[in-house]
Amino acid sequence: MRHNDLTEARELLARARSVTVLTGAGVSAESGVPTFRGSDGLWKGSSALELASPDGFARNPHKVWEWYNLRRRTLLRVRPNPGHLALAELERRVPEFGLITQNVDRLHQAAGSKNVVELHGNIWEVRCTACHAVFDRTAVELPAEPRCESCLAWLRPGVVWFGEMLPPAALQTAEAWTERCELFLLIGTSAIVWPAAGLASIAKESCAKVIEINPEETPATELADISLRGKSGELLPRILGHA
Ligand code: BJW
Ligand code: ZN
Repeated sequence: MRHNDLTEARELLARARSVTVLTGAGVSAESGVPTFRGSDGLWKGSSALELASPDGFARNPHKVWEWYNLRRRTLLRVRPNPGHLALAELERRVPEFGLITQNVDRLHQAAGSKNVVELHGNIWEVRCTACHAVFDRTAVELPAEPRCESCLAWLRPGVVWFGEMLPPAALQTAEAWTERCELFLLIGTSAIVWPAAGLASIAKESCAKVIEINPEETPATELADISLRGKSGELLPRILGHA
């Protein structure tokens, strides 16, 4: 079964007692945060490995920090959109609810979501490349060359780059939530970055219904029971019964 059935999605959601959600950059697009891939994507003009890998950082930390500082500045100006708010409301309605996000922007938490797992870290924390101390630098303007205050080595963004392990506890929780849910929502992700991309298959193997929300088809579309083509900021409020 694979169709664009808003009514059935609404019914599944109204009945479900255990829901797990996986979100990607698309869920923040309507807040004005660019997604990664596509012609206008975040790494247009540079390769993903230059900006989001340990080798890229080792080669040119100035360039990587310039990109992250620009993104941090953009995030200071944006607010959660109706999609984020709908997911926070869903959490209040459903007895067992978990939100797994690949996003580093903390907009789910700003919208009021509580049970959130950040698979790829977050952009507000920074970590020392030498002594590994972690510092919360939420909403702080960082220098062009951020250095550790105890050992003066380079700081790096507290995110997960290509080739790096995901935080083990976060991944374990994400997998456990995915295995136990009756309904799995896959929202605003191109579903090509692993291991997040594998979660929809785990949900399916555990007999959950899978609903995808995305304006475009993705590699996960074929395993979705329902695939809703459109923007999450418009569709999520509708499947919750608003408008
Ligand atoms: C809308 C919308 C609207 C638009 N409403 N929707 C197995 C097989 C093959 C490769 C691998 C594998 N296992 C591991 C790998 C390697 C690699 C990987 O997956 N590579 C693939 C790309 C091939 N994975 C890793 O390296 C991971 N580490 C790991 O697995 O460690 C163990 C290991 C290491 C080495 C070898 C083997 C094992 C780490 C991945 C870290 C990803 N990091 C980034 C950067 C984070 C920091 C930062 O923000 O700067 O995470 S990359 C980037 O992609 C970011 C995102 O979280 C992630 C996913 O992107 P997302 O969110 O899906 O965004 P987009 O832009 O791709 O898509 C947006 C979607 O929204 C689109 O579909 C639009 O249509 C849609 N949209 N508007 C709803 N309004
Ligand atoms: Zn240090």
